[in-house]
Amino acid sequence: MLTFFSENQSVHAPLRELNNGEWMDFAESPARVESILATLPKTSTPRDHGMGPVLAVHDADYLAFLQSAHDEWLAQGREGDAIGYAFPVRGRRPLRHDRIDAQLGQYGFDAASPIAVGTWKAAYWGAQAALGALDAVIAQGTRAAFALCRPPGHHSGRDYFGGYCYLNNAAIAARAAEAAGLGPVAILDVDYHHGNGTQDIFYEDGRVFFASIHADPKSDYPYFWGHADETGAREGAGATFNQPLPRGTTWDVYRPALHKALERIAAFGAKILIVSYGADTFENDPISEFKLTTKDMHRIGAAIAGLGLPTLTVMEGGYRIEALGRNVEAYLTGLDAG
Ligand code: OKP
Ligand code: ZN
Repeated sequence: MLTFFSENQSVHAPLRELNNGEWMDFAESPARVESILATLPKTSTPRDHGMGPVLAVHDADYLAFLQSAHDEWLAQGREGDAIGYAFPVRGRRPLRHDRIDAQLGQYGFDAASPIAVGTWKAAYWGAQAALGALDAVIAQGTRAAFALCRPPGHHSGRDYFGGYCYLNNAAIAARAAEAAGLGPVAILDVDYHHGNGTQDIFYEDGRVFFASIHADPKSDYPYFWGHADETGAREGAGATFNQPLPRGTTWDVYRPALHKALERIAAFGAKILIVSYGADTFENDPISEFKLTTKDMHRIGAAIAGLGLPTLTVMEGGYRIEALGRNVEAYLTGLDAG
């Protein structure tokens, strides 16, 4: 499997996050990548595709904020990672603020996603990794490619960050695929958490199908998106397909949901598939509650390969670091074998 990754992605290393009322070590650590790289034969460094494909998804003011936020944090005499604490309630006027704390609230939606010194650089190159993997699917006619994206992307929307995500790698690749004439595009999100950013970006877009299987947002983050009755709007009506599953989900529950998602993607007439792959559905994940095994990761890959579509996988979550490489390897092997 052709894999794309840039060393620049490892410079994003926030110290801690606010979780259940306590500071804990930042779960989305650079060590995740080390675990995955150890199981992959070789990786390629993506070329720099510039800001064009990023601007096709994200607002310019949001991108300017991301690039300057940590400098501004330091300029205010703060130390360490920038983190917000005041968030506007829905319906407030769209005020533009200079104060960094207000901006962190405006553009962020949780307190789990600090902006550290290397955040922009890492996020930028994570998106480039997704674009590099897309190049491989396009130009080299590879059936499947893997972007070892880190930080992850699926919680990030057009103008917001959150859930360890700053740029939406899957969405950036999807728009680039459309621009290259490879559409219609389907995105399948199998991370434990609902991909709210991806959903928002394509919610009114009928040309990109978004299917997600995730922990029920009644019990799990991100709570405010991912419910089964969210099915898209306007031109996008019917092109969003959410399947929330209960905590404790094992393969016998997961499998039929996966097959339903794949059926819908086939019926939509997708010509290319982008998978947001999270290994946090794993039974021993420290922040998640599904019960999938490493063998099930292989089954997920094989089932997806059964669609027979050119497939670009972008890495999302997965936090049991000592098992992460094996889980990713199992998924990719399944994708190759299926
Ligand atoms: C990112 B990805 C639960 C707090 C949740 C944020 C989780 C972000 C997951 N107590 N914190 O989808 O793997
Ligand atoms: Zn996740």
